[in-house]
Amino acid sequence: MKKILVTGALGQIGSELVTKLREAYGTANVIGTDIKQKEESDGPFEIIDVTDADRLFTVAKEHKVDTIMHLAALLSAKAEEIPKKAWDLNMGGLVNALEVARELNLQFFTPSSIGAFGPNTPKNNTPQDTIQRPTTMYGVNKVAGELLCDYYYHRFGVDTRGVRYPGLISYVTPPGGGTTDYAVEIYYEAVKNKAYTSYIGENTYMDMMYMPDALNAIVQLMEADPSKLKHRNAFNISAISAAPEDFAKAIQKQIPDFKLNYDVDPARQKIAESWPNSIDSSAATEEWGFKAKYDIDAMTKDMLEKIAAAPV
Ligand code: NAD
Ligand code: AKB
Repeated sequence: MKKILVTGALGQIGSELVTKLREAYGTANVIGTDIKQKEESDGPFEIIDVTDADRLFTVAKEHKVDTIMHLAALLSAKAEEIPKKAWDLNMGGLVNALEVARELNLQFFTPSSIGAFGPNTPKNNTPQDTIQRPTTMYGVNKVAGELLCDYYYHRFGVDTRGVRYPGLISYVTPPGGGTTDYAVEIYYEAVKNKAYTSYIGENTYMDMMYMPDALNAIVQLMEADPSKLKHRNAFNISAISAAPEDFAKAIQKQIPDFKLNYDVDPARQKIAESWPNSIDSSAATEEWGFKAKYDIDAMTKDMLEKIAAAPV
């Protein structure tokens, strides 16, 4: 049986990942951790600031975990506002978590992002192995993180694995300050006001994915036969390539009088334009069987139903 410690467990991904892992491996075998306190207790939880290496090591050792899933980070838009803090958290936290994995011989997962690509990366069907010269602090952190995870595998034999996530869309916990957050906000505003004003401009395509597919990918990759993994870290994975008007069209199939307006935020638009339109997930499919279930219409139907049913 696995025993897993999750950092940043109260965030958009962690809040749902912990539930999924507890269903698969048992509540007592998944230790949620975050810098802030959880409001209600539904299983083991510890406060950990991932920049505190000693605390991370002590909690991992005390709970005798065999896996770390490292999620604590600052996302792209927020990181651009406070780049030095982003460096300290995104790189400092990662190296601390990798060191704990090395010292305690743990399996290791951390997500990279489509933000690891930059303006001179091929824009369409972006290959797994390609030019990576990002122009954001978040992107710099993600590329360095991908390399660091590879390094810990090759140099120390740590079983590091990871994906490059696209923008994730979900209804349990709001996103934490990314460029793709509009693709979550649009659904809440559609249910509340039948209208949304997008800070990302028309015809700006980015990769997206519904949270259930993102969580399945983690479990599938972590359970994959290591002899089949040629890449290990930073697998491109995507489900949907969409611009704001594609979300609007999908929403209008459920809410016909939904209206989309634009009021572009230059800072986030610049980041979005530096990222790919669509990435090629074929290495993940070939090496560990990645396949997304939700397209934009199936995701939209589920998102709108879930948000409408949630207590206000
Ligand atoms: P999030 O912002 O929703 O959550 C991050 C969590 O980390 C928060 O609960 C926060 O309290 C916690 N945290 C902040 N500083 C901390 C510290 N010093 N110590 C411990 N915890 C701290 O982020 P997320 O969307 O869940 O993203 C998780 C990971 O996935 C990140 O590495 C992110 O770059 C990556 N990712 C996310 C997306 C996405 O669309 N959500 C896409 C690509 C990659
Ligand atoms: C962000 O927009 O920063 C994230 C990501 C794609 O990494 N959602």
